[in-house]
Amino acid sequence: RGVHIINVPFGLGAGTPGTEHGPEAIWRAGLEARLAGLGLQVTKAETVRLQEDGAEADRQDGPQDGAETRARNRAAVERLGALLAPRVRAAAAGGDFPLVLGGDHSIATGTLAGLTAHYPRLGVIWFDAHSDLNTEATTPSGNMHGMSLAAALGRTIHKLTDIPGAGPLVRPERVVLVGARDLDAGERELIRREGIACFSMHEIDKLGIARVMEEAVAIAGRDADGVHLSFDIDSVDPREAPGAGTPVAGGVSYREAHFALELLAESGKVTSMEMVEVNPRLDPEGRTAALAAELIGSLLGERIL
Ligand code: DIR
Ligand code: MN
Ligand code: MN
Ligand code: MN
Repeated sequence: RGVHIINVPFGLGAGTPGTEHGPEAIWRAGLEARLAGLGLQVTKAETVRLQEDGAEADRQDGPQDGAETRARNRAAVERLGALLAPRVRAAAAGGDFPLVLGGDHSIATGTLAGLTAHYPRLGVIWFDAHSDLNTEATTPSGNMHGMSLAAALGRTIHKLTDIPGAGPLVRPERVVLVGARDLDAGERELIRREGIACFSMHEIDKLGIARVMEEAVAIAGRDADGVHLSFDIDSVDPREAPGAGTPVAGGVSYREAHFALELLAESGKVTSMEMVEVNPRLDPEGRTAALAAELIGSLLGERIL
């Protein structure tokens, strides 16, 4: 079985520019050799991007767009989602493992629209310091990377099912948050109201990452036809992952991150992955991209012994 990689050099959903350089940095960190070492072939690699000038115009038009909906660069995020979803759907349908390389986390709505078209009962494990459950009404920043999971659940004005060819909305009972430590008031409220499973850093400290991942797989996999791992690199402690635009202290350690993904690999349940928010501009040494490439290796079966 091969890996189908979709590069998404897109950063207009984040407040800090730079995540558009994420995919090239992860490749440069030796991704392909790492996969080859696992006996995995990259059967296809493609890039989904907006027209250069359109993207620039959107960055400048942000405030006006935001004045209307409080979501900055909404038109660009929507266009990107519409381009990405059919590629992800085709990747899933093709039988190889879909691996999406971001880009900021706003791309997840497009990824999930494509995945739910193939797996209508998709479970989602959302590894993140944040929950990305803000709506146009609750966002403190207007940055759409903080809204993509809410969009996948249908809580925002522009939602997953507005993307052409999308499958059904993601169901809150099959969503699991792991690593959260910076939630906004509206996000906490949505988590409570919808009963979304949240293993924050508190639960990870208390239960240990092994038990958390066991429960996460059980919840995301309940009645599911596929399980997607959406991995925001800011879930990892900023000491290990300095190249993230919204770093939050007190994240999962280097080993906890690897161990979590090794356990997911052992479970055999994960059917797709995206790696997002790697910002090479904030990390000239490339440590964050190197970690991202390593973690992808762990999820795809790399073992110590
Ligand atoms: C914050 C930050 N909750 C917001 N979100 C981030 O702007 O909505 N998500 N950074 O990854
Ligand atoms: Mn995120
Ligand atoms: Mn985050
Ligand atoms: Mn915050």
